[in-house]
Amino acid sequence: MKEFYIDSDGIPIHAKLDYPEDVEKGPLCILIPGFTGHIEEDHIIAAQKAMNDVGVIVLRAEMYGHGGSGGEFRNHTLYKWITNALSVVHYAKTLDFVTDLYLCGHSQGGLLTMMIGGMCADDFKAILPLSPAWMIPELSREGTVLWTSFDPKHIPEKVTSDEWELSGDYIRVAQTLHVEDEIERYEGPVLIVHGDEDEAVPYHYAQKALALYKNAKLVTVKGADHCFNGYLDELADAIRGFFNDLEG
Ligand code: FER
Repeated sequence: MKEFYIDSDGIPIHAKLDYPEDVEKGPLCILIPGFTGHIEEDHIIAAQKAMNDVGVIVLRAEMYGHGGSGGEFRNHTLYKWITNALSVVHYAKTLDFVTDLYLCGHSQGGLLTMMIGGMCADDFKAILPLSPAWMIPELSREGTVLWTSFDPKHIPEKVTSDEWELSGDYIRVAQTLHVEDEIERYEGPVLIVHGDEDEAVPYHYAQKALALYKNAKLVTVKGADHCFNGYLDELADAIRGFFNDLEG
């Protein structure tokens, strides 16, 4: 494992690189956690290990205001995350040991995966949005994020819950994003993995995304919640199976 920072227009992006055994050159997958998440979460580690098992090098990276990266949580926006993810993609493309590139993210990182997938469609052999929270822009236009309501036409200075505080800019930015456009622009293979008891991102959004992508597979993890608690083996099996099918 190598731990380091990638510069993103002055913001240090905390990252870790994990290699499969006896692999020095090969495919690499960028892996991004979700809202309030970090790269040591159990489901992120499970995804990383599953990829390493099938010979894929993994670059875990934390976006603005999360984990060990720069910026305050309350000031993070999806524009900042998009800028950070583009920096990580540029960095990965400079690595001479990388053959094919993949992108995977959980929840808000899954939304980011869908956005960047469309924006950099030529760069990825496949993308893997896990429990993707791709309804955040739509809900922001309607006036809710994570069970917190506001007037979408008169955005407050801040939005708060018991656990976090966000600047109104998070909402302003989210309202401008149209994930469907980026779904349409990505024509490569897509793996969506989603628990049918997800309490944060309702399962039907996974079915909707499956129908919109040209080449997507949905693995439904029966009984699993948003972070696949108690179902990490099923998550890992879905990821290993997807990479094995791509190679085969
Ligand atoms: C929301 C629903 C789900 C939301 C975020 C999430 C910010 C989940 C995010 C994550 O786990 O990454 O309305 O608003």
